[in-house]
Amino acid sequence: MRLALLFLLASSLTSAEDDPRFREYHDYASLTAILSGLTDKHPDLVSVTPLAETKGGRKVWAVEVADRSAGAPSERPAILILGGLSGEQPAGAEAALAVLLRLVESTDEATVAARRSCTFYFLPRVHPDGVEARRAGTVTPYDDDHDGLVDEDPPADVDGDGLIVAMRKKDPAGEWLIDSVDPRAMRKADTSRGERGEYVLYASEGLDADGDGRVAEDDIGGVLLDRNFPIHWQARPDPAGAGWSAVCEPETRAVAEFFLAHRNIDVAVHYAGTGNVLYWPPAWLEEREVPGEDVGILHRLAEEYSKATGLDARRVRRDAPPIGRPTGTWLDWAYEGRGIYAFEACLWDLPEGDVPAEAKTRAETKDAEGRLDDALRRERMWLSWSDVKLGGKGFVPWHAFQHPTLGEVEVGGWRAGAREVPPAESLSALSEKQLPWLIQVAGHLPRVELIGVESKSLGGGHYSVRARARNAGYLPTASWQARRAQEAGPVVVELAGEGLIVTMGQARRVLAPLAGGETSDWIEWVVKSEPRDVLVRAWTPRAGRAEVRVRLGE
Ligand SMILES: [Ca+2]
Ligand SMILES: [Ca+2]
Ligand SMILES: [Ca+2]
Repeated sequence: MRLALLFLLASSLTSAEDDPRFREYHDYASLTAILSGLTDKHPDLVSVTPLAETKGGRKVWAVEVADRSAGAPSERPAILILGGLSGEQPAGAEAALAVLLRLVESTDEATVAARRSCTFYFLPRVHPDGVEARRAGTVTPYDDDHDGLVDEDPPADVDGDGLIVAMRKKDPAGEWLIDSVDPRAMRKADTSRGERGEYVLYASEGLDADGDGRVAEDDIGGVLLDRNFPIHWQARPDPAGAGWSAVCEPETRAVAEFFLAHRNIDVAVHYAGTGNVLYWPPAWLEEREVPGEDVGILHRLAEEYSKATGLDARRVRRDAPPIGRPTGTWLDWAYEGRGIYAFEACLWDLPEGDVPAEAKTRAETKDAEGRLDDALRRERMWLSWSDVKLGGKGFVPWHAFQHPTLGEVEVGGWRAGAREVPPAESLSALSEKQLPWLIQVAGHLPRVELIGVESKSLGGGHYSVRARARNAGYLPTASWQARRAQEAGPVVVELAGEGLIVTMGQARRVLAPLAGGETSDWIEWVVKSEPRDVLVRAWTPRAGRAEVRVRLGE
């Protein structure tokens, strides 16, 4: 008996983690089947709509999760979860799907309550063409190198082994040297110490099909969705990928329009690629330009994320050129453009714990002057990890090849996805700690309430009614940035009733946004009416609605 109970307990504790759906990559057809199965099984909780059709003929699905028995989903505060903006890092799309499944299927009390009090929107795979082909850009013909020709020099499998990796060529003008610790790794020559490079490194195997001296510089297509949003968009950022104009792709246009159409979104999270870090905005404003109100909230949510998931959290990179600040990103569009508290969660990185101690020590070998470049240390660690976890298959050994235009080269290097696509068995662990944080965030959402609603008879068929509006949540009904971007919806308080004549003030009053926990001043009406029930209502796009019935004179 006790054994059976223990077994039952253990299986209920581990069942979600054993669920094969959390341990595999889903192609577009199986994603679509899972979403359709969810709506069949949970018709009062889940609805799925196509947002856009990609150039590859796939739909960008939008999923709404909200217990509709508790009111209209569009009239509740909302959290938006995005996945798979970049197709070559499909783990983010899997995390978004896994979080969606966990949210829908959970019987945990807090999760059930969150499904009633707020609305969750998911765009689980924004770039389905990219995820399917494991490529970053869209297929829209695009001039990556701005030379007037489109897609003219794509990467190519020049040695015919079925893989497209990298190339290196001996050349005294090159910047690269072979690492003395792991000769598969390349390191940049330190010219400040008089070192000279011995190799030119070509990031991709290819032909220089257009004879411009550069190899594989213009792949098929190449618009990066996360450089295509309509804020700080630049036509020619480096690296390329911004697109012909902002929101020129059906996917980005659909996401931008989704934001515009869903004015109840308070918080948005994108499950992105590698990094083991949560980023928060803004990238383009100095933190001192953003009042403490927003900075404090972004920091608090990020700190709670770190506690819940164990991952690091930091502000998004805002380096000066030449490294460049990312342009046209969804994160800036969401925060700066719409005033939504937005986060980018990067869920996977070099699993240093899998690297044997001896290899780790070797990877940390310093040069004669006691220095070690972190990029080189990581490259050595990745190679050891590939040896141990991928049986060495992540990296194609350098091998000599007679290149048709470059002459004698070596072909080799990382296989596509080896460092970007986590092994399927690690997917479950990446998503399991995400939902608890989202439920915690759901508890912080702004919520408009009415308090102190009362009515007095003034005699002669006249009555007074008064009420105060309150934001019962931690987040404001509009962020500082939403107010700055003129995206803050007002807090509206209204008195309504049949045959009511308001003799003092307007029936509908517009108040300024309320900070977390803030209560408005008293709002008073004087009405002429038969003695009857009247309704006091309050609403604001990002904090839901409230309604209180009061009997005139009581
Ligand atoms: Ca070109
Ligand atoms: Ca191209
Ligand atoms: Ca070329």
